[in-house]
Amino acid sequence: MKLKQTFIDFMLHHQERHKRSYNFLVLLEAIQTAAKYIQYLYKTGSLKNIMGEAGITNVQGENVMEMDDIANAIVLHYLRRSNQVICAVTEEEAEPVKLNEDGGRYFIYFDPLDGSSNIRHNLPVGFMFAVAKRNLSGPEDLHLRKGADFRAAGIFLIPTGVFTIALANTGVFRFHQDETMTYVIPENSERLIIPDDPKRWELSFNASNTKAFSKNVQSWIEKHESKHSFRYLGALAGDFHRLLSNGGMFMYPAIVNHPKPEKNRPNGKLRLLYEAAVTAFIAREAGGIAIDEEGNDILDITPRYPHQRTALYVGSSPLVESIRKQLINKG
Ligand code: AHM
Ligand code: MG
Repeated sequence: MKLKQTFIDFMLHHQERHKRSYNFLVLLEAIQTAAKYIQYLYKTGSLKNIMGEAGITNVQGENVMEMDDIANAIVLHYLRRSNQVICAVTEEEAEPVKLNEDGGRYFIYFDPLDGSSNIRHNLPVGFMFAVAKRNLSGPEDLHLRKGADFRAAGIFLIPTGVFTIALANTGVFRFHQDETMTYVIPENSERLIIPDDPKRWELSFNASNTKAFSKNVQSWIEKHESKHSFRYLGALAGDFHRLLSNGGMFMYPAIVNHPKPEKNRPNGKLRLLYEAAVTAFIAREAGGIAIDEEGNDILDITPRYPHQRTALYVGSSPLVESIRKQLINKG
């Protein structure tokens, strides 16, 4: 009988090959346990009546769904129990959460249930996270790390049961849940690289916002939209998951021309630390790239505050570079 390699087995050998401690393994074990539990609740959530609103708004003024809250509590519980995390930033808490200030070696930045508008429809959502390391050779000032300093970033697609992880300078790997809910790697599966065949590339953005984008972005869309298929799930985790397999570009540009100026979002919608930088890090390890509205590499932006927003253009390098040119030249 041929048994498939589990995620934990894969990571164990990775750590040993690189002569690294097992602390990272303990952390990832906690993260995958949380993901499985969230998935279990999500699948049967409608029967338990937990797929509606929680009746509160978060620090960003958005309605919190009950599942957002539950998923957040689950992740924080397992992170705390792991004893590996000095401090966590989660979409659902206004301030960073200190977990194991003495022994924790890692920072973790996460969105426990990305794509909240999909929850009430039982459609795919994602648990997105990034891991950075504390300063081990001197005092730690707890500053927020830029994407270029991440050690790993990953996305659990829920309830699909697929887990994608990028490891620094190592690549991107995809695991699927088997019958026992264990994440295993399919046989002969290789490091994931974004395909370079333009015929496969797809564009992904909320088209209802197009007229509110800058004129620059609108003219780029006019030039390119007929060359590619268009896909939009409404959950970055899912849209980016698809992009990794097919190539193309996901974008959430700045909203600058909204007919109701109070609805403009000059800094975009997505959060830098646990959404944009997670996709940027994974994209880099898969041969892609990610930039903001000014054409800066997302990975080079050090967050000034935990819930900082940014515009995002992520995907196949030729497409992202072509829109970068347009953004920089201002037309
Ligand atoms: P969330 O973290 O509250 O779920 O918001 C982030 C989500 C992304 O997953 C998705 O790409 C985007 O918001 C969709 O926004 P819109 O509904 O404006 O298209
Ligand atoms: Mg989100």
